[in-house]
Amino acid sequence: MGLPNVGKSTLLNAVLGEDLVITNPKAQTTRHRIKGILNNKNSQLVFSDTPGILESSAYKLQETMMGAVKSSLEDADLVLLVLDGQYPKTEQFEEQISNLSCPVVVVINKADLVDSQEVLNARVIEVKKTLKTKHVLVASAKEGFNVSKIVNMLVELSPEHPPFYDKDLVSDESVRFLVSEMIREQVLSQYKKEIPYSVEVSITNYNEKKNIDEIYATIYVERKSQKGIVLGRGGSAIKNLGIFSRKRIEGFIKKKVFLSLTVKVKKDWRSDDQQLRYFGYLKK
Ligand SMILES: Nc1nc2c(ncn2[C@@H]2O[C@H](COP(=O)(O)OP(=O)(O)OP(=O)(O)O)[C@@H](O)[C@H]2O)c(=O)[nH]1
Ligand SMILES: [Mg+2]
Repeated sequence: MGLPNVGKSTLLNAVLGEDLVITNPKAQTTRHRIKGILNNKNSQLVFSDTPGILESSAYKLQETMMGAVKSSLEDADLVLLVLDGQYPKTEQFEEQISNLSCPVVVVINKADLVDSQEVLNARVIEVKKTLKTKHVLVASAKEGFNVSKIVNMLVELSPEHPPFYDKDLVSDESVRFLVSEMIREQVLSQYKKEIPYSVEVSITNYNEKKNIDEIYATIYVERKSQKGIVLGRGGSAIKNLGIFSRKRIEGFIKKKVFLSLTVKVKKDWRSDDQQLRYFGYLKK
């Protein structure tokens, strides 16, 4: 867990050695609890990537995101708190962490953006003191620095238990869901202002063929004016979105992809229970 944008999803991908979950410089990239499974010879770690913690929710969607954080914490044998090494704010976690009965590992991430080793060392001492844990590591998820150290520490602190999942599984999420996320990741990268936050992606059809996967996806926006922006002049923006999304998906599933995108309006879906249920944010 951690604040938005500190690098939780990047760290999960670094740990797994593949780009399973989506990452982006914009905050509130992750919207669901997404499990990533790391299988080593003598261990299995099941990570829950979670949305960044928000202090207040302007939309019902954000309330469901905070629900995902809460349920992950309730299930956890260990909590991995990620801080941004540039501004490692701990105040709001102090009470929450003192109430946890499981071990807490703190990662001071983005170490590559902090010039001085002394500053980093001082931050480790400070975090150990304020959060009352001795398990504090400095890392860079982006550059892979100390990632294996984090894994070793987590294995060390984990309870013994038979594996929960098959040892060849990297996630329990469906490929359909992961692919819809990858399209949303490209929306985050390519559009500005409110568009990335107003978009949801749903896979309408996924046909697995021998040499190619045919994927039909619908991009939902909240208002008609946003549809025009997503399409772009003469359809140029959505054409680009299609090209980048297809490349991202092909890189993940290691297979050729045919991708067709359609844009639809679902008015104010972020505030609507029925729509949130339809998109899988609320239990049926
Ligand atoms: N320089 C640097 N950038 C990083 C590092 N880790 C993550 N980032 C960048 O920080 C941004 C946010 O990363 P995410 O992994 O999406 O952050 P998150 O905590 O999952 O964010 P939310 O899902 O929005 O809560 C991305 O642009 C990453 O490339 C790091 O160690 N060093
Ligand atoms: Mg994330």
